Amino acid sequence: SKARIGVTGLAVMGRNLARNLARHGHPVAVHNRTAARTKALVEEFGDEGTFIPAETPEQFVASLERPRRLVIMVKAGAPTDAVIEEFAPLLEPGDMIVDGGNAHFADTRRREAALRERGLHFVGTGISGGEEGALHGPSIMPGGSAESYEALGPLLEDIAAKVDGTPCCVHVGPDGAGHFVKMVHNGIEYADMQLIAESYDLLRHAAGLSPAEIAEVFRTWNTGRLESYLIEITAEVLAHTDAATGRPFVDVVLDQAEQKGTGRWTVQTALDLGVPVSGIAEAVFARSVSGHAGLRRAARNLPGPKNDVRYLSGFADDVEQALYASKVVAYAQGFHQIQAGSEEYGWNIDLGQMATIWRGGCIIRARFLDRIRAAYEADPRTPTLLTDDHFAEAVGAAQDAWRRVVTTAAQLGIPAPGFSSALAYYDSLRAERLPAALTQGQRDFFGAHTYRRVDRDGSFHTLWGGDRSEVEA
Ligand code: NBP
Repeated sequence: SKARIGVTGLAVMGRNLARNLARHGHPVAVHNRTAARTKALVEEFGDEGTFIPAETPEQFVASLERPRRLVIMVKAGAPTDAVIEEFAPLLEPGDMIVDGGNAHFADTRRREAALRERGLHFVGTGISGGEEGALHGPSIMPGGSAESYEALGPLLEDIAAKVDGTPCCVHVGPDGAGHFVKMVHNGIEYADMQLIAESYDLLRHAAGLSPAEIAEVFRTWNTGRLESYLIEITAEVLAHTDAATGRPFVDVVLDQAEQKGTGRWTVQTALDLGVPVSGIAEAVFARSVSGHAGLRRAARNLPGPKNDVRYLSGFADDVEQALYASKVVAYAQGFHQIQAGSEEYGWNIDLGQMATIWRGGCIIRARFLDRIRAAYEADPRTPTLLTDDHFAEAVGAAQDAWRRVVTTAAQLGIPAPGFSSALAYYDSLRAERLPAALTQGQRDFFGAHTYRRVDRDGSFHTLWGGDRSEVEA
């Protein structure tokens, strides 16, 4: 008998995805460039379900029922193109290639168009949740044609995480939509992690709490509106003691954050789309700053404020509110970016559905996402989550504490780029007038770039070098 689906690329992600499929009763063909991985998978986990191992691409393709569903789980970039070129000539019209790697959505758009010409469906699919998610139920964000989703959707929904019985998998939209949404998901993840890191830093250095005490604070927060996977693991990490030294684990880890690039892609794409995702950008830059060891060494003795560490009563509660409000801003910005991408590329993405499929399986899974889903259900066209009734009220109520936290951070010289940029974004949106009017005046002065007026239509230019009269441009 034939396999319902096949997975090629059996490193941690592909291997666990194949096992997840097999465990759900779907006969799965497995293949890897280096055959040893295929053999190891079948030897170690062969009793979990029906695996059909293949040594060659030809065997692999021949073992799939039609239309063929072929999942690629290899290193993103050139390896993906190499694997597509290896398999596409062996496929027939109507067959589907699913790329579950972390591809850039522009690559996915290119590949989809090229394969469509050859009569094949190409389904760029975001998969989140790491190796554990791949095995036990990830959040799955498939792009590609609606037709391909009819054949793939039931299988993907079957192996996805479930929340309240709803699978964390939905057809996101055509061509690169799935990978775009996965990219923004990762960008939001960066922002969320940065805000949590700032919360820790403030509790430690403004309130003077120990890592173990801060772990307890996070555990308490995890029973409230901040309940999420990231808060939960933060408590675990903070409570951990280094076996070799007996010191808190966070004190023995080098403070230079690394990144694989999806956060950077999110910001680069946001710049192209003209969407202000300042929270995500600050998170990417914060990792970048941390990694500049030489720069930091050179600047270590720059003067700071003359304040001592002191305990501030009620400070932990203030930080909780700052974290919540800043998190709402980060998600509002991320969803704005998805909305802008959807419009730019004609994807027609249902924003509420994105919040729904992120509730389980992925790294940013959180109670909070139910609120975002509800906000888009109430008004699918809301320009920003910040104006949703629930979020407007919650952020409004948190703002005094949020401002105190940003002030405290500035006074004590503790960097809080995430908190402060989120607050600046909130205040920018609220502002009746922005100093952009002055910026326009400067641009008109030095470059005759013209400006518009508040009281009349048209473009105008002031003769700055002459009698300063105004002319219509
Ligand atoms: P890796 O990203 O480490 O890739 C290793 C796999 O790619 C191996 O199966 C390797 O085959 C294969 N491969 C390479 Br490299 N070059 C190839 C080529 N030219 N032809 C054929 N096969 C080639 O694996 P991973 O960590 O399992 O991730 C797989 C994908 O999933 C990536 O795109 C990743 O970004 C994405 N992803 C990963 C995570 C995660 O938590 N790790 C989460 C979400 C998404 P070999 O065995 O013969 O060397």
